[in-house]
Amino acid sequence: MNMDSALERLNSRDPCTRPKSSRVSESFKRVGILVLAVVLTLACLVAIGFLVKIYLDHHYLFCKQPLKLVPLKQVCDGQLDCLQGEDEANCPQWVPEGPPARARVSKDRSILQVLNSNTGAWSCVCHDHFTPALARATCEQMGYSSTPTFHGVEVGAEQLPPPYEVVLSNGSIQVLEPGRKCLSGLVVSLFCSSCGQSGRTPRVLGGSPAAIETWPWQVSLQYRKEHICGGSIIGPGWVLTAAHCFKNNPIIQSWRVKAGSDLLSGAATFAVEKVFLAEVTPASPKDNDIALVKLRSPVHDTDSTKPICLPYFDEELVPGTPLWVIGWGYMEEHGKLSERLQQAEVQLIDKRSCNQAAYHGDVTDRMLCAGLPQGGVDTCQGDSGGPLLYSSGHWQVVGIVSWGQGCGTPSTPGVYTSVRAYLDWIYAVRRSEL
Ligand code: 4AZ
Repeated sequence: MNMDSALERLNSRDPCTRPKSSRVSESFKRVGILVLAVVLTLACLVAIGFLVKIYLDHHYLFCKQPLKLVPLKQVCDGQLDCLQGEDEANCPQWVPEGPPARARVSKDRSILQVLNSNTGAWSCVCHDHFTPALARATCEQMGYSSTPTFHGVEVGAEQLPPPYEVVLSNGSIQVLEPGRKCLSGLVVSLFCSSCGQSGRTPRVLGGSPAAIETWPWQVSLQYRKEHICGGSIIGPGWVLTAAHCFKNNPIIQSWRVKAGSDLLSGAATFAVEKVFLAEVTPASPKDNDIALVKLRSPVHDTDSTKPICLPYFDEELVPGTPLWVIGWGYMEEHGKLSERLQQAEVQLIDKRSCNQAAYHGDVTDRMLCAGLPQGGVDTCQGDSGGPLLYSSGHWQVVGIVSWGQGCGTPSTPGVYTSVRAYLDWIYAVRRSEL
């Protein structure tokens, strides 16, 4: 056979005359590559879109009108950037300190005192005609909505002025001038809520892992799933914490409260409805470091979730009083968060020596110092907002972890917001939400 004509025939061979199976597999390959390319491109686009969304969510708020991105720094800064006000809605709100509550309870057997607004004098209340309705109205004065309990107790003759009678007027308590004699001579001892009951007694000195049943009021406040601060349940839908936790994290919907677990990861979460601060922008971030978080749904009492008591208005603790601190904060100054709740025993340190030794007058009358003289046991970053605890049969939150120089260094103890100094503010906020 002639070679040229054979090549010619080979070259001119119609592709359609190639075997069918190879044609099918080739077009399969081509379609396959095309599909793979499209899928990969789409996956890349989705991944990029996802990353862009994460970036934008972390740095901007989306304004619908005008259509724009507002940097998070401008969110909740008091200036409207969105026409519909999205950037200033759902922000922590400021509640100034109003007039004091007209009722208070004493460390002396939880004896009720009421304010006579005419004379400005505080007095005990006669037990004779005190009713559950009066008890409820009195506790509402202090922002409590739960069913109170009360009983009569004897007081010494030195407890002057003599007990007053209170009556209900338009749903709130009214103090009567002493007219009727208090025949029983008994005064009202009032408990507005059951609180401060721990299932276990802490025993270990120095930092050690803690069980939530020992500290069932302890919660973790998380912003976008990240632990930022500790906090304490003080009522079914209320958490007490520090104001500085909200400084760079102002969007209420991004907060969750984790309760009922000593582990940071596993626990029930509660959405936040409102956040209240005692001051918009305090002169110093150390001042008025207190916040109240109102939850969207109440935390019910269980072995691992219970409220802590607020301190009595007249209970001033003496330096050296043993106190406890708890939290998931750093285990050392530049360390990392602890997955397991930690507990430690500290002591109240007198303000003067605290200021003299370390803080040059920055520790005000509305703050407390606590630690150990030799250092080593202290709160640290991530413990902020958590409680400084005192036990007198029941547990009370006497302080809120606020600030300090370093962690655990001798002569620079932890500084805490004094809860007792903010009782009227707490009462006013909770009363406003009854
Ligand atoms: C903080 O950064 C912090 N040692 C909390 C408590 C203390 C220091 C710092 C006290 O949140």
